Order: sequence, then structure tokens, then C-alpha cells
Amino acid sequence: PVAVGMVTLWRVVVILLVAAANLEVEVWGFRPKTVQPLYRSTGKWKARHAHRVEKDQTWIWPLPAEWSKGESTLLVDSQLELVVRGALNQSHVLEESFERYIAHIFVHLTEKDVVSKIKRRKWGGETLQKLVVNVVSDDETLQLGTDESYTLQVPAEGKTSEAYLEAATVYGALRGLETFSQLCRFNFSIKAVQIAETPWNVKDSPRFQFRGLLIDTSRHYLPVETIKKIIDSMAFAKLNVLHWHIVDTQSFPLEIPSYPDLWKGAYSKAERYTMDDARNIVEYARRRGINIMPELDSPGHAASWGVGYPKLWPSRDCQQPLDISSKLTFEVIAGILADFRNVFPFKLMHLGGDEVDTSCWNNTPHVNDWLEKRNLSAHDGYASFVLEVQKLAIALDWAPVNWEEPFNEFGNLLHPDTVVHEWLSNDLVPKIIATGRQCIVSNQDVWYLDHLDVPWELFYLNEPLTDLNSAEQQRLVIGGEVCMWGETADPSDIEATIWPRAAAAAERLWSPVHSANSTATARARLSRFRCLLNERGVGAGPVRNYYAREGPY
Ligand code: CP6
Repeated sequence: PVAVGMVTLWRVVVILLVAAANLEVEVWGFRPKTVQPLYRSTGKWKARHAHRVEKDQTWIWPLPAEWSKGESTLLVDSQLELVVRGALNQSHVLEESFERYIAHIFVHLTEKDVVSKIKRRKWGGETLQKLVVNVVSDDETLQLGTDESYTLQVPAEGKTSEAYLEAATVYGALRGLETFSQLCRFNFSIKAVQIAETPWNVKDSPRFQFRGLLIDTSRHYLPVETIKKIIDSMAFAKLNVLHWHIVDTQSFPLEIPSYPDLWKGAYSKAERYTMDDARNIVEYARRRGINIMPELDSPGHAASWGVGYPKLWPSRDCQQPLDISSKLTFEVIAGILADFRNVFPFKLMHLGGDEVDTSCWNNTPHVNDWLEKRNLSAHDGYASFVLEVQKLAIALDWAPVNWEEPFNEFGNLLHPDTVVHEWLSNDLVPKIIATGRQCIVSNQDVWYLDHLDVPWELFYLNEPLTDLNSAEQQRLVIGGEVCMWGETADPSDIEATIWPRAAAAAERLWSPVHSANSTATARARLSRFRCLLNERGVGAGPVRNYYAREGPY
């Protein structure tokens, strides 16, 4: 009986030891927060829309080119590690981006979220421990046409503890991180992050190389912090060009070292950018895979230049277009462009050239004389002005971009490398392409964000390649851009005006046309993406806050 008693005692001891080991408590590694969510995702988007999402669908926005998924659920370790392989073995761009995404993925995890091993085993003991990223090229140059493709593999539960992300460039890897982060969901009942429907296999690349958003810092000044937040949000939707319409008639907010009185045209000393601010914005954007395309709009939309240099105006009463008869005009433009070249590495320089009313030239005697002496009509003057500015930009190794009016008025004279920015009507696109020139699409009826009555469905359905049949023609459409003109938006409402509608265009520009064509299936996913933006601190408005138009679309 003593021997039996000893065995039983030992059994009890062993059982107690095993139980104690199991009850060992873990803190689910709280990581420092860098974002404040506007809302907790309560899953309302799902309750409202889940029935509309078919079995073989995904919540990823914008839709990847190709993907497949399985049926298991994988727990993501809150200490998920980045492992960098390939040519790019040390990359601050990648590492910083990973840390940002970790903060987004675990935004709902708090210090109090404590989990026992027993529970953890119940959810699936094997967690995802590592994200292995293989970047083929060590070239970190970001430019128009930079390869943004990637493949992402997330294993089924219990297979391996590593997910694989492979990309040609670090910027492709950033797109892959965005997709990975969108697969992760915080499960509020177990207080842990999971990836549902593993294994995932995603093979993705953008449909268009230019996926833009215009902001306008002349009509309303936007603080650097506001611009940075917009850049953050663009990366979430895989947009890659911020078209910065810096100056216009209302204000000249940017410092120009070679003509230091130009920014006297700013609204106030507080509402200005230094060249260092601009440099800082360009670098901030680069680290998120976003190019900055600056715009210097002339000869119209430029009256604010004359606040500091009144000689740029034809006269005090007639301030634009800029005085074509003055040498100073072109010296100032050359100076601005030279200063821009030191700060903006993007291949494209937007030279505006839109909405030019030349009556001021004819009504101002010294300008009219200058034109007459050269036997130029005001229209000829407009053409020679735009062509002269194009030459200055080309000499600085830029490809010039112009709004469509110069193309409409004297298209055959424009430099063959000109990228024509359509905005008045989609019908123009085939005509631009017919001249062999490249084109950016921004149809004002459906891609102007300042038109508050245009619902997201119309943004979604605008097809840039309408009436273009051959691959050769289609290639000349480098992409499209949604425009947030600044008359009606300032820092208080700009995020809600841009989002979620810009996201609708972003999917049109990223995803294959055959998969991104139904607003019925996109609606639920867009609602979820809008929630994701809110979770990441972006003040995106509700998906349906539209009025004044009858659906369905
Ligand atoms: N500013 C500049 C603008 C516009 C353009 N250029 C514009 C025109 C019409 C509408 C919206 C914006 N505000 N510089 C046209 C390209 Cl509807």
C-alpha cells in the first residue's frame, strides 16, 4: 500500500506540474502605439454587409491581381518579427514600414490583454512568428515605373510559423505589407490578431503605373502634418503619386531661394513651406512608396507671384496671365524650376497651362505692343509661353505634364514627351493617344473630389481605357488621378472629402479591370476599407453620405 501511495503521490505531483506549466501566463507583447484610432472596429461593417460578400471573395482593398485562400485560421504572434532576405539585407524603408504596420495591426491590443497557454492552444497553438521578406533589388530609387509587384504567402495553421513576402523592389514589399496588414483582424472575443482563411497566396502588381491624388495648397494652406497624413492614407489605398498643386492665384506658400520675395504671396508667415519642408515631405513620401509630382501652373492661375514681384503682372489691374513681354517672367520661372529640381526627383513636372484668358495681354498696352511687334496673336503668345516653359523643364531633365488646354489649342507644337493631363472630357483620351503622347486621366465629372455630389460609385466606374482597343494605345495611358481642389476643403474636412471616394478610384487604377467592375460586390469591401482607415486614424467619411443623385449605379 505504501508503494501504491507513492506512485499516486508522484502522479499527483506530475499532474500539478503540468497544470502549472499550462497556466503560465503570457502578456501579448504590447507594442508602443503610434496611431490613435478614431473608432474601434466593432465589426458593424460586417454585420451590415457580410451577406453581400460571396464565399470566394476577399476583403482586401484594392483587389490583388491574383489570390487564393484556404480554410484554416492562423493566430498572429504579437511579437511578429521581420526577417529581411535578398539583396536588400538592411533597409530602413522596409524596417520602418514594418514597424508602422505592426502598430496598425495590433492597434486594439492593450497592455492588459493577457492570455494563458491553455487558451492559446485552444485557438491554435502554432502562431505566425515571422514575416520573411525577400527583396531582389537593392536599388531604393523611387520613380515613375518602379516595380511594385509582390507575392505573399501566409501558411495554413500548423504548417510553419513563417509567412513569405517576395518583391523585386522595396516598394513592392511595402505594397505587400499593406496587403498582409489587411489580412490581419483583431478578434475582440479572444483579444488576439488572427488571419482567417489561410493559407493565402497573393500575386499582385498594379494595372497602371501612375495612380495619383491632387492636393491644392494655394486655395487653403495645408500644414505639413496634414500633408503627411494624406501621404500615409494614400499608401493604404496603394496610390503612388501625390500631385502637389503648390501655388495658384490665391496664394504662393512655398519659399523659392532664387526669388525670395515670391512667398510674400503666402496668406501669412505661418502659412508657408520652407524648401526644407518640401524636402522633408518628399522623403516622407518616398519612405511610403509615394512620388511627389510638383506643379507650377502658368501663365494663368499665377496672380499671387506678383505680390512679391509686381513686374510679373501685365498691370496692377490686370494680373494674369503673367506678363509674356517681360524677360523677368521667364527668369523667375527658370529660377523656380532650378530650385524645384534640387528638391523634387520625380521624372514628371506639371507645368499647368490651363484656363488661360489672354484678354489681359491685349488690354495692356505694353504687352499688346510687344505681341504686335512680333506679329503674334494672343493665342500665339499663349502657345509660345507654354512651349518656352516646357523647354526650361526639359533642360532640367523633366518630362513636362500639361493640363489638356495646351493640347486642345496647339497640341501639335507640344514636345512629344509631353504627358497630357485630361480633365474636361474623357473623349479626349483617344485623341491624345493618336498623337503618340502619353496621358493621365482625371475626368472632372467623376474624379474631382471637390464635387461633393459625385458618389463613390461613379468614381469606381470611370474606366481610363474607354475606347482604346490595342495594347499599344492602352500603354500610353500611364494612369489616372483624383483631384482634391482646395477651394472647398481645408485641414478640417480634407480627409473626409478625399476618403472613401479616392479609394474607389484607387481600385480602378490598381486592380485588373475584370475583377474591379461591380459596385455591388465592391460596396461591402469599401465599407470595410473605410473602417480600416478610421482604425488607422484617418477621418474617412461614411461610404454613403451622398445626396442629389439617384442610384443605382
Ligand atoms: N485650379 C486650377 C482649378 C481648376 C483647374 N486648374 C478647376 C477647374 C474646374 C473645376 C475644378 C477645378 N480650381 N489651377 C482646372 C484644371 Cl470644376
